[in-house]
Amino acid sequence: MPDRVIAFVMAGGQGSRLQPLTAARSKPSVPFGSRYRIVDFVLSNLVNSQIRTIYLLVQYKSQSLIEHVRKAWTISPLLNDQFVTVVPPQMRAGQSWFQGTADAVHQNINLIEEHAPDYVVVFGADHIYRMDIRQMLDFHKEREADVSIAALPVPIEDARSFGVIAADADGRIEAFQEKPANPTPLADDPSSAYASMGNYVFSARVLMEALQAAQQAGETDFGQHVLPRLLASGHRLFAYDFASNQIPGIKPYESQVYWRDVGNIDAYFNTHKDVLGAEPVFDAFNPEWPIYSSNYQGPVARVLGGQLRNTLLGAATIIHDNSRISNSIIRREAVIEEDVVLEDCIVMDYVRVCKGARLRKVIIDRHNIIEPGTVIGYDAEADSKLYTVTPGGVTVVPSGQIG
Ligand code: ADQ
Repeated sequence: MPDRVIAFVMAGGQGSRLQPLTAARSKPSVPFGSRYRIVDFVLSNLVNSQIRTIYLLVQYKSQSLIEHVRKAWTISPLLNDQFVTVVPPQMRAGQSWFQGTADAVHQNINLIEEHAPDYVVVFGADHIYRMDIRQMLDFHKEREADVSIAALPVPIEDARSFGVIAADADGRIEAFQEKPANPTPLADDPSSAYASMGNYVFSARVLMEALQAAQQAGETDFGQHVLPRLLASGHRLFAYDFASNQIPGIKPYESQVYWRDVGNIDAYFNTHKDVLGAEPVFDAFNPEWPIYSSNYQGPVARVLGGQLRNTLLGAATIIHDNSRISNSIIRREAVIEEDVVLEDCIVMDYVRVCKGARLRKVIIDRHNIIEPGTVIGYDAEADSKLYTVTPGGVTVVPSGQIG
């Protein structure tokens, strides 16, 4: 009998540092690249890894995510153990919404009992990466681990926002600190710390016991409570080194260990540079490890004229004549009228940029009309009276109400 694996994807995060993109949607539902949502990356990784019993735990402003999953993630109506099911908080285990990641899984412990899996995969939904999760499961089994935590080095100055791990040469975790004020650097590289990616493989029995214990102790979070407690009680926790993960079809120019936490607008904007260029650091096109998204049935983009450089165009977008567009991503059903200049812009779905507008380093959220002659991105002080302008100089036009 092959091992039975089920997955919980934690998709309830608020993403407050991504405001205003998260004003009306959760972070996993934020659009990314030419046609994706952030959640599509973890879901594609699971499906490509043959893990197809997937519960997506949602909470904060979940309508947009629920719609997306309904349209994009029906795996097969014929195979009833292969699905992505959205699980909203139902107050199964008390009077409150999900209080934290561990509480969210605990409130759905009945699903683990129902499937009686050998292993439970608990992954975040906030990151852009490719990962073959079967390799992490193999690592977990070889080590006879109770819990495996995917990990990679991050710059020491960023480490305060992560769980920081100390592990021996075999990966056995010796110390774990959630978001430490003074992160311990790696022994052989003082400029980095070994960070948890927030992706866990649990042996099912250990997880169930740990969740019951956490619930009794009033503890709610994996990173803050459950993992440190398992470590303290002598369980076998291992760090799975993400650098060892191998994905088929990766091109020579891509980064082998690409993982980005698009935590704030500047990180989100900069991560988009990685999907542009002749040799993108993260190439969305990989038939051996596809990233799936909505099955949008509209036509291809239509370019009537103008100059386009290093730009991605979404389906059913129209570029009218005489515009100049560079280093930009334009998603589906956008209309770019005549004489528009776009430099380093992310134009989301259902946006019309009217004649003569000039935009630089601007993110335009969905459903917007940019009026004729509008200029954004050349005067941060003026722009900040109307829009969010980030420390990195990116202006965000929030989602509009049209269409
Ligand atoms: P954070 O990302 O700060 O740290 P958290 O805010 O708990 O932790 O989010 C983890 C995941 O769970 C995200 O995908 C989020 O969307 C989701 N989530 C949060 N609250 C939820 C809830 N109530 N219900 C459902 N889903 C919820 C975590 C780990 C760190 C690790 C980083 C890596 O705690 O140890 O280093 O992830 O980014």
